[in-house]
Amino acid sequence: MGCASSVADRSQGRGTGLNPDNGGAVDPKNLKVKLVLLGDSGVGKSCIVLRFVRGQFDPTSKVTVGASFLSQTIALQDSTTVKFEIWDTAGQERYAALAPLYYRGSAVAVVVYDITSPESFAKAQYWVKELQKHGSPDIVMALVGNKADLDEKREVTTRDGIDCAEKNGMFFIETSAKTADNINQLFEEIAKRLPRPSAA
Ligand SMILES: Nc1nc2c(ncn2[C@@H]2O[C@H](COP(=O)(O)OP(=O)(O)OP(=O)(O)O)[C@@H](O)[C@H]2O)c(=O)[nH]1
Ligand SMILES: [Mg+2]
Repeated sequence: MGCASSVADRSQGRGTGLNPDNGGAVDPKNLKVKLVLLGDSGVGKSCIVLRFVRGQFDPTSKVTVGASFLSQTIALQDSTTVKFEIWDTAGQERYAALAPLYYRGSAVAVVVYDITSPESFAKAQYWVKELQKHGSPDIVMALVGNKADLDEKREVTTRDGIDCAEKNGMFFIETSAKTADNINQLFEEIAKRLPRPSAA
């Protein structure tokens, strides 16, 4: 599946959504970032968050209503800590109008699709365009192909995911919330890509 979109000019600077509520005095060793998950209903956004925050998988996960909030802190090798304040949005179409409330002011957007669903890949590309039009200019964006454990049912190739991500200046990874494959790596790679404020 093709993926045509241009790379927005993403200047490296203090991203909106990075340590937003401490009066602008950003502590470079203890980052706090607002992260939003976007994507079609059923792709596994809530399961990715549950796996990352609680180390669990829920095969009977219910659709999200509106949005839900969770936070998790990770430590990087250079002793920096990153606290992710995660807004897990509802993918059902009826909630689409709420999404800007969550992605505006986010430092990070994680756009998720299901590798067994070309429709969800098309929807992911819609969200990427939305973010390019209306998100922070220096937002860090990740494209995530989830349900990688269902490789026998795969309908979106890894190459398609990589191409789409490259065209849009995004980080790409395939994950499985079910097996936990690449879930921690997703958040660690995002943390490494955050614009680092220099010490005052
Ligand atoms: N096999 C497999 N199933 C998964 C995976 N992640 C999620 N699921 C299943 O996919 C279904 C939907 O997962 P959710 O996390 O609730 O989906 P969502 O993207 O949050 O959906 P909305 O809240 O409606 O936007 C559930 O039945 C999950 O158990 C995965 O990595 N592998
Ligand atoms: Mg959900």
